[in-house]
Order: sequence, then structure tokens, then C-alpha cells
Amino acid sequence: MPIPAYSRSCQCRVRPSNWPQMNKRFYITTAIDYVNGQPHLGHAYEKVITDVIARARRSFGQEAFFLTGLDEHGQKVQQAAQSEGKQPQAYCDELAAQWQAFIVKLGIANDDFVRTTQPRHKAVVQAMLNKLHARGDLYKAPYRGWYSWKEETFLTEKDRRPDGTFDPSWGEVKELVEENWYFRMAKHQPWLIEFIEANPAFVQPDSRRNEVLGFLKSRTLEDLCISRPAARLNWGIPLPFDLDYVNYVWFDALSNYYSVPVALGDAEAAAPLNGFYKPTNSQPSTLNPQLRLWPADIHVIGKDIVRFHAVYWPIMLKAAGIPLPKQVLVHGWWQKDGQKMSKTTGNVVDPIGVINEWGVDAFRFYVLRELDIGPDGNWTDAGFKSRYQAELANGLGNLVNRSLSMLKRYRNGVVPARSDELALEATKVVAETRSLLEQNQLQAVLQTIWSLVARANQYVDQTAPFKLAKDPAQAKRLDEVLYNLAEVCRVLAVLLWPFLPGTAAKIYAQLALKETPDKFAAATWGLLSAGHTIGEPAPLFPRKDV
Ligand code: ME8
Repeated sequence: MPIPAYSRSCQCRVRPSNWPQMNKRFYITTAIDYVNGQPHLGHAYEKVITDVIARARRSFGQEAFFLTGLDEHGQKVQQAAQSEGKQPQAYCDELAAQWQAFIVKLGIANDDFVRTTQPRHKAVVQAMLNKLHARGDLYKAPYRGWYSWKEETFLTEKDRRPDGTFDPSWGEVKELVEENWYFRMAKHQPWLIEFIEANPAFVQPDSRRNEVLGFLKSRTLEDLCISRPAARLNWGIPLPFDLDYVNYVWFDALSNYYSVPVALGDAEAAAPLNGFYKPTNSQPSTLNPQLRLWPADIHVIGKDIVRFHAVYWPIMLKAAGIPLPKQVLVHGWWQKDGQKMSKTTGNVVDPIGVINEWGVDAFRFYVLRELDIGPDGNWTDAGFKSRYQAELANGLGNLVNRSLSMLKRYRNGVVPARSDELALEATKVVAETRSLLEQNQLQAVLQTIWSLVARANQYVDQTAPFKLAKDPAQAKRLDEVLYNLAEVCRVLAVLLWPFLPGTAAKIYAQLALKETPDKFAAATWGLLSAGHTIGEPAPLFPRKDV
């Protein structure tokens, strides 16, 4: 189902009418991970789906900007650093290096990596806070909450056990009242409901959109507490208008999506902060000044943080006069063997271990093929191995290996004259792939691509080139078959590039093509030239005893 475009009538409600639509980069983000958490399957999945969407846009010839990063402030980070006898910044720096290595391991092609402790981010957050303060959107009032003295933190409803009590590990939990800064919310409720109703694309999939609307329509929004007293928590961004307080984490974290475009020199993004924002110049801009970044095209997030992104974030932006992002795309959560992943029960999937054993593209393939963006997923080791064996080793791997090996053996690796026997089928899959990619239907794309893999493997069995090779009278027929197979392999490499970039590059290398298969236009049938000599075939996905 195509994602509907913004409705005209609503666009003017969220953007100035003179807002230019040209020269916009496709800008996509992931959530920023808690720096002191363990990188796990959920984080890996979110980064991989975002990477595929960004790569697909680049493959279509669009300039894309992919931002991911880390959420580094807050009580828990401050305490963890203290308990290790480290300064919080040094503690974060060590962990950040691990997260960045994790991203490299996943084959992610991000354009920037934001850390909420960076001066460039802090400057924008403080400017936003100053503007909201100047407009009267913030006020100070007593905050009442359940406080764990042992852990020195307020607990939330999420911390309660099913019976409503708090776990004894929190120590003594008492109601505490302290002064804090609040952000006025309720007046924003009517326009936000109208906006989400008029813009079905804003929260996707529809089930999540309905959930947000249900939430907004069933209650009056409470004002959002955006501070903590610096005396109690100093690991945060100081409120510029009241230095006795630091900004409490969600306001800080959400702002990363906007702070980076501003810090990188997107002048139009920064315009709403005129008079409040002073660039830090900590990083010279590498952006093409002709291309705007903000507003974000897609925020990819998990289902547990929808409310922050689809309720608080648009309200923060609207209140500060900043255009809203176009879409919040919500993915489901992974379980392992039908259970919540948890270190205590030991049922966690370690993406790095899987990648070390099976290769990064096998990992990417499984998560993308197994789980559509939206529902929850279930990782099983047996399912992983079975997809590896059936779809990668015996499906794609076998097709490429036997096609190129036969071309090598029967024609010395020289591509015969063009033949179009599989052209129609391949062209149909190319068109479907493009359309599904434009709708972010990544699982369906892989199903479509594998229909071509299956068709080509069936074609080998039907045409039996190994028999044709034995009969000199069949030389022309063998040429036709070998051309079709080599060309299908090449087209597949182009289609697969956003998903399995390493595998796509290997197929191109085995075909001895110098380019990278990163341009969708190259999926046009017939671009493989007659007379071209291919390289050495090698198994893409070695079969394993499983
Ligand atoms: O929430 N399956 O950070 P985080 C799939 N810092 N996705 C999962 C998952 C699972 N089992 N577990 C977590 C935060 N995620 C905040 C975000 S954004 C301004 C601030 C997803 O490290 C989760 O839904 O707890 C979220 O999108 C991302 O991982 C980071 O989670």
C-alpha cells in the first residue's frame, strides 16, 4: 500500500507557506541508544533497516543523510561512571567507541554520529530552551514522584512490578517533592490530533498511528517535566535561564535530530532559532550548502518510544516554530525463542557473535527477511540457519556460483551475445523492487528478489546447460542460457546492494565489473556487454554443517 503524501491543507499548518520544497536531502534517523546499555539485536535491527532505506534512496540517485548516535546524559550514566571511579565524559567516550565499532560491524553507512554530550548539540538544545522560555511555554512548579534513595533516581510507572510494588533492589522508595521546570502541553493537543488525522503518513504503520490518536483523545496531556536540580543530577545540559537545573533527558535526546542539521550549517533549519542560537563551530560543515536537511523525512524508532516521537517531539518543534518531521516509522521488538531477551535469563542474541560466525550479510538478510517493519519478531537459531542454508547458500549463492562457473568453463568466461529470455521477468522484479523500496516494504522486496533467484535456478534446471555443453549443435542455445544467467546475477547484485552491500560487491567483482552496484539505474536488463570477460567465481555463502 503506497504511503499517502501530505495533504495540501495541512502542510501550511506546519510549515511556512514560502518554505521551499526543492533542494532537500532525504534525511533519515534512528533513535539514539543509551550509551550505558549493551548493543543488542534490537539496536542492530533498527540500524540495519534504516541503513537499507538510506542506501535505497542513494541508489535511486537521491542525496541521503543518515544520522544515528548516542544518548549520553542522565542519572544512570552519572552513577555508573561514579561507581567505576571515572569522570562521566571519559566513561561515555569509552562506551561510544564500542558503539561506533558496532556500527562498522553492521555494515552501516551513516553520515554522522551524534552524541548528546557534544558541544554542537548542547548549543542547539540551549537555544531551543531559551526560545521556549522566552515565549512563556516553560514554568517552574513542584514535582512529585517516587524516589529511590539508594539509586538516587525518580522511578516511573514502568519500574513497578506487576503487583504495583517496586523491586527491593531499589531500596527505600518514597514520594518526594522538588521544584522543577515544566513544558506546557495541553494547549497543543487539538492541533496535534488534527495533524495526525490529516496526515496518515506521519505515524506508520497505521496500528501505531491509531495507538497515538487513541492516547491523545483519551486524556488531557500532562505538562512535561524537563529538568532536574543540578544539585542532585549534574550530568546534563544546564538550563540556560536557570543554572540550578539541568535539562532532563528526553527533551535533550529528541533534539538531536534537529541539532545536527543546525550545527552542520543548514541555515533554514537554524532560522527559527534566530536571536537564540550561537554556532559553536566545533565542526566545520561538510554539507552541500544547496541542500537542506531539516525537516527529517523519517525517524525510525522502536514501538516503546512512539509517544515521545509522535506526541512530545512534534509539540516541542511546533512550540519553537520549527517545521515538523514527515514521518515516524515504528518497528516492532525482537524476542528470542518466543521470550523477551534478557541477560538474566541468558536468552540474548549477540549480533557481533553471529556476524563473526556467519558474516554481516547473513545477519542483515535474516533480520530483514524475517521481520517486516511493524510487527514483533522472534529470533530462533534454527530459523537463522535454515534461511542461511536455503535462501543464501542454496538459493542466491548456488545460482551465482553455478552461473559464473559454467560461463567460465564453457566460454572461458567471455560473455556471449545478448539474449532476452529472462528479460521480462527480471524487469518486472526490478519495477516491483523500486516500488516496494519507495514504500519501505523491505521484507516484501526480499521476497520479490528471491522470486527471481528461484526463477533463475529453475531456468538452470530446465535448460540444463551442462547437457547443452556436450552437444556442439547446441552452442547457440548454450550462449543464450549463459548470457541470461550472467545478466540475472548482475541485475540481482544491483537490487541487493541496499540490503547486502558486501555480497552485491562480491557478485560485481566476480563478474569483473569495475563499478559498485550502487546505482539502481544499472538494474536495466542488457547492460552486460558481449565480449566482456568475467573474473573468478567463488562461493558467496559457504555451506555449513548445521
Ligand atoms: O530508548 N527489539 O534508547 P534504547 C527491537 N535513548 N528494538 C529494540 C529492542 C528490541 N528487543 N530493544 C530496544 C532509548 N529497541 C532512548 C531513545 S531517541 C531520541 C532516544 C529499540 O537504547 C528501541 O525501541 O533503550 C529504540 O528505538 C532503540 O532500540 C534504542 O533503545
